[in-house]
Amino acid sequence: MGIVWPWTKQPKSKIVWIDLGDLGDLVHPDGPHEQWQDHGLGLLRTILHRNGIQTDIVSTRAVTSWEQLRKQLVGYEMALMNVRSYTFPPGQKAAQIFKEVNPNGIVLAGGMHATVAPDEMLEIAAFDHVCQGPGEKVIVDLVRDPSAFPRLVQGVSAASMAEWPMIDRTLWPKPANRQTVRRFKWQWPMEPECGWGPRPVATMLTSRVCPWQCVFCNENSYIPNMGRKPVDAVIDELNFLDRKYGVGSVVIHDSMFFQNPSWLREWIEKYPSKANKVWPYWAAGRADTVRQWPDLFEALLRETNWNLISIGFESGSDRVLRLLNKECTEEDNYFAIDLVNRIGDEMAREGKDPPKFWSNIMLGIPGETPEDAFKTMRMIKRMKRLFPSIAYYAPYPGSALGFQLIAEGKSLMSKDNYHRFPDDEKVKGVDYKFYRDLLAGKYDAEVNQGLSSEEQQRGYQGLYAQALVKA
Ligand code: B12
Ligand code: SF4
Repeated sequence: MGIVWPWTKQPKSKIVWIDLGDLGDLVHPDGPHEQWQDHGLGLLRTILHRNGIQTDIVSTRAVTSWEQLRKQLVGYEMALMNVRSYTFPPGQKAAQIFKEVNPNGIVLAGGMHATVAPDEMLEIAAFDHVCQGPGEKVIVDLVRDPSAFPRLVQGVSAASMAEWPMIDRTLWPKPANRQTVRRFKWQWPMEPECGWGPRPVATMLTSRVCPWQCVFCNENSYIPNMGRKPVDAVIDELNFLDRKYGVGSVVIHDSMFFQNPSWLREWIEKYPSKANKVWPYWAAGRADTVRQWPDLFEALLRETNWNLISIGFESGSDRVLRLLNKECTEEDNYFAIDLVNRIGDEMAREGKDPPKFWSNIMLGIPGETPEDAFKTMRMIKRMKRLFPSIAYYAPYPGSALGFQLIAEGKSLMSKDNYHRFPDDEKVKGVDYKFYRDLLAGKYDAEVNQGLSSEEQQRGYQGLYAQALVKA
């Protein structure tokens, strides 16, 4: 039986924003992460609405078939979408359907894939205009008069995130049905609980770009640098959300939260005293800077309730870390691990909730040997409290290594399937069977060499293999 989504019964506007993701992600989600909302969409719709341009919202995540989406798109004159590499396949399909039902309609697409792979976007006739780069300073003029712009539009960034308006979160898509709301106790427009902290969850961005140059990511080569959101503005937004909807915990979505020590010092000074509550939060750092600024790091853990620390350790082998241009060493990684283990033990003894790692690990990196992978697994077992987030290396366009492997014809990620699942096979010549066996514990004798008996026991009952599927 077809389902009618309440917010699409009667189009209010002639412009529709198509939220992208896998079909059904908001109807019968596997887990909470695919329900997370898109800040690019939220920001740009907020800017449009503030400038008097109303838009409706539909979502590929809120339907279970393209036919359902087709019905929702009838009658619109313009469609907008934020296309990332992993949403390029649903993005192009949605654009094609939009053009089939609205032959005179116009599709404007921007986002990370438009930024790093504009040629692939321009190949799709259904995209009338493709915006490369940030959209905040161009979106209003572009929507008002697309004909004044070339097909490939150069986006314009705000100088600082201080200029971004607070996102109107009610412009995000709603949960698709009551079962999802009940199952995840989802208090929309806040985000559902994902196991990281109490609901309702506030996702926030305080910085836009990470300045490092890891070859699998190096986002500062394609995202222009911009000023960080002022500490006061972050706290004001959290307090506003708390008054309006309630906040249980916070997820700071920044690629790199632990940068810019003067901002962090101000955060330590103000967050505990000015926030309505010192909500626990998830945020990301790097092992080398933890080693560089250990006191600052410890103060953040103890005084600001940073209790889920995402660190891109990636590998436990110096050889691989150099291949990745990670600029972190095995020693840096072990320093950060031992520090968090020590602080966690102390806090547990004090009766406090000890901080945990959200530990990002890559396996299947071209050039990695079995001994490198054993060292990585050994490093993971050193962590006392962690959520392992393990993925096979993926050659995304935009990154230096991604572009290189795509050019060499070694990438298995294709335009029709930018594999987003951590356990998909992504590079030719990588022995994925070895990695599956490794995560299933078949090489534990090698991995456990030199580990204490307690460390050897960590990760049993398939924890690491499950981490690969859920990462
Ligand atoms: C938060 C985040 C997440 C969150 C939430 C995602 C979500 N729902 O938005 C989580 C943790 C779930 C996540 C997961 C993943 N992510 Co992520 N994520 C980010 C991060 C850090 C911030 C995204 C963000 O909100 N940016 C801020 C907003 C304002 O920017 P924006 O969306 O790009 O929008 C701007 C422009 O693109 C443009 N724009 C956007 N749309 C439009 C439309 C029009 C018409 C116009 C004119 C302009 C325009 O204007 C906006 C304002 O400037 C980015 C890195 C980054 N710094 O951006 C990575 C990033 C987007 N993720 C990435 C990846 C690879 C992933 C994963 C595949 C990782 C993995 N292996 O599991 C998964 C896939 C998730 C899935 N759904 O399957 C890559 C994408 C690479 C690419 N080439 O597309 C990035 C760039 C990180 C990186 N450097 O590698 N991610
Ligand atoms: S992997 Fe992490 S540290 Fe490296 S460039 Fe990307 S966000 Fe920065």
